[in-house]
Amino acid sequence: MGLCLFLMLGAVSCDDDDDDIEVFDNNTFFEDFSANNLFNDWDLDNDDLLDEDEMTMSFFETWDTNDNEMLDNAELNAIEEDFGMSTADWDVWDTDNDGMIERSEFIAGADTDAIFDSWFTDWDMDADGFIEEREFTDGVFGLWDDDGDGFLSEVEYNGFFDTYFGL
Ligand SMILES: [Ca+2]
Ligand SMILES: [Ca+2]
Ligand SMILES: [Ca+2]
Ligand SMILES: [Ca+2]
Repeated sequence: MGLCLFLMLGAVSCDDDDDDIEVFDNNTFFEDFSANNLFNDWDLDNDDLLDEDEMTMSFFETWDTNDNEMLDNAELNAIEEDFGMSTADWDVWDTDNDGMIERSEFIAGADTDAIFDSWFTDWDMDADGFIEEREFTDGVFGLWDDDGDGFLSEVEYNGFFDTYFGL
């Protein structure tokens, strides 16, 4: 019995034998992301799932990289580049014309942009109508992985992670 358990544990840890090879894939991202508990902050009703409203707000908080409760030009340009948010007409979203997208403008604007619906549907792999943490990280990773080979370089990965999900 003891030996069996030992062998089982041994077999499990064998999977981590290549820890010394730096690979920046969706597993790395999931591990790094889940370590910082952001998902729990966004999951307002604490059901370990994001519904559509929670997911929309998660993007506002992710993209507001200087945490000043508004998206400015630099932040908007960055997300066009980093998240492919090229469909949004920010001037239309900016209903008070102050050049910034505030939280309320973001919620209203996101409602009119099909990209959020399409992400929500595409990322919901088990089609339960909610985004689990792993579905979220795999979805975001897919946006970053331009050539679709499943990997990011160390520079790309660290740049994205530190900018959007670093603490
Ligand atoms: Ca939730
Ligand atoms: Ca900001
Ligand atoms: Ca505004
Ligand atoms: Ca799901």
